[in-house]
This record gives sequence, C-alpha cells and structure tokens, in this order.
Amino acid sequence: MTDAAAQPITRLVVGAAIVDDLTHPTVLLAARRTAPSALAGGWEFPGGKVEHDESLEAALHRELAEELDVTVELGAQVTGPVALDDATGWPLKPGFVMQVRFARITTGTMRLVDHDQVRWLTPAQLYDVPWLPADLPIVDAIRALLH
Ligand code: 9L3
Ligand code: MG
Repeated sequence: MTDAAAQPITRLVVGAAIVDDLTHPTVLLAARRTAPSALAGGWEFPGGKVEHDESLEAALHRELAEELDVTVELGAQVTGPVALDDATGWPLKPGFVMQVRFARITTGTMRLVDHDQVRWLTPAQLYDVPWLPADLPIVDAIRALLH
C-alpha cells in the first residue's frame, strides 16, 4: 500500500537573475510582486512554477514572457544548497524549490504583468529593496558575482 504523504513531491519553481551582461554582470533586476497579498510588496527574482512535462529552460522563457513580456538569453545557474536531479536549487517553503538562472534580456520592452515595479540594482543597492525572505539568500550569493 502506498502512502502519498510519505512521498512528498517537490514542486519546482524557476527564477531569473536578470543582469545587464552575462559575462560581466554589473546590475541585477528586482521586481516587486503584486499578488498574492501575503507576498505583495515583496521583491523577487521573476519566475514561477514549472509545468508538468516542461523543461526548466522552457518554464523560465515562458514565465519571463508572461510576467515581463521579454525574451532572454539564459546563463549559468546560481548554485543553491538543494540537490536536484541535474542541477541545484534554493528552498522556498516546504515542498517548493527554486532553480535560479542568470538571464539577459534580448528583445522586448518590459511590460509588467505580475509586478508593479522593477529596479536595476548595483551591488551597493542590492539590499535597498525588501526582498522576499526566501529570495534573500540568493541575493547574497549573487552579490559575490556582480562587478
Ligand atoms: N516564489 C518565491 N520567489 C520567487 C518566485 C519566482 C517564486 N523569486 C514563490 C512564490 C510562490 C511560489 O514560489 O509561493 C510560486 O511562484 P509564482 O508562480 O507565484 O510566481
Ligand atoms: Mg511568478
């Protein structure tokens, strides 16, 4: 007999660390959420849940098109503490792990759908916005990679 509760399924989320240049990043994009109310006003890496039968890359391209109306070139992953099948991730909340990839906008003028503000942050400005608590350790990791 199987007990579903004994086999927790990790829901994958993808997030984009959008920077100005993939090889020499100097600024990071932060976006302010508008929903749900518990997260509204918090700043995050844009992204969202990976659909079934969708690759992480496809999910990230889809989420960024949906949320910001942009296309991107993806770069390296931001290595996190959670081991996934072929990558690593960052814990969000019980049952949710986010894989983060660097990204550079290739086309499109940003049109905000799920956010009401974006900011390009220099290393000195990284903590000027109230990041979602789950995203904060990722900001710490990226800080070391910005020039
Ligand atoms: N989440 C946290 N930080 C992020 C992202 C993209 C998502 N940078 C959390 C918020 C939600 C869940 O992951 O609880 C799914 O994200 P979304 O589909 O609501 O954006
Ligand atoms: Mg989202």
